[in-house]
Amino acid sequence: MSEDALFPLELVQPEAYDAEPRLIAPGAVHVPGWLTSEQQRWIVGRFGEWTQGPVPLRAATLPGGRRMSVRTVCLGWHWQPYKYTREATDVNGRPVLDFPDWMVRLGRKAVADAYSSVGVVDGTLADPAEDYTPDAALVNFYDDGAAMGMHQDKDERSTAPVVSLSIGESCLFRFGNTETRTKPYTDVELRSGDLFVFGGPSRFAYHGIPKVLPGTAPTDCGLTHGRINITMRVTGLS
Ligand code: MD3
Ligand code: FE
Repeated sequence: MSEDALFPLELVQPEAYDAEPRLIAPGAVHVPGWLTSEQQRWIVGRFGEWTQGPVPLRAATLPGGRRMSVRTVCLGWHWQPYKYTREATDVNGRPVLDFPDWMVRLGRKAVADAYSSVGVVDGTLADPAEDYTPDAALVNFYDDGAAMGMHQDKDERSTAPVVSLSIGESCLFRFGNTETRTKPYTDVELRSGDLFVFGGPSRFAYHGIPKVLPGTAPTDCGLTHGRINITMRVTGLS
């Protein structure tokens, strides 16, 4: 047998096996490889700027006193358990960074691309004629051992979709149901460059990140270790 008959193709291009946009649940669309590596590197550059302040990357403290293992910097509105504020009153009292216009445009393209890719046409936006206009982003950084427990995102006063972008190491994403934080789940591996949009009936589903897969960051994504996740939201606040 020639040696190349044994060549492990899946190690060269694993995404080729699962590269199609996929409806995971009603309103929940996974678009693998949506960001180019150049876009990923550019966003990693912006992340470096956001973490310079005025509010540093911080692990939020939950009401019981436990600290999250994920560290977050926010844009537009500062999130703290469990509310949005304009100043980081749980960190250093400083004002949150502006929500950038480029991210509004990216969010609109994300929702349009995700829903058109799987033929979703229903009312996942409050008013489909109205543009998606996110006004807050939580930018999460996962380093070694960081994880996020099953939770719902319900501090927003809007039912508009959440847009999620992943850069860096792959992770296991657990998408649950709206009723309980337990089964049934759908587990999905999220990789660098992936887009996920959660709207309609999926908007208030429980979800979490059981683990990040160390050493899986692509060499060209701009991060050598760890994982960045950006979630854009419409707060419904003013
Ligand atoms: C489904 N972040 O910031 S992104 C979060 O990878 C959060 O950092 C995870 O959960 C992360 O709140 C998961 C996927 C995600 C984000 C928000 C959602 C899924 C969602 C809101 C509603 C439903
Ligand atoms: Fe969440």
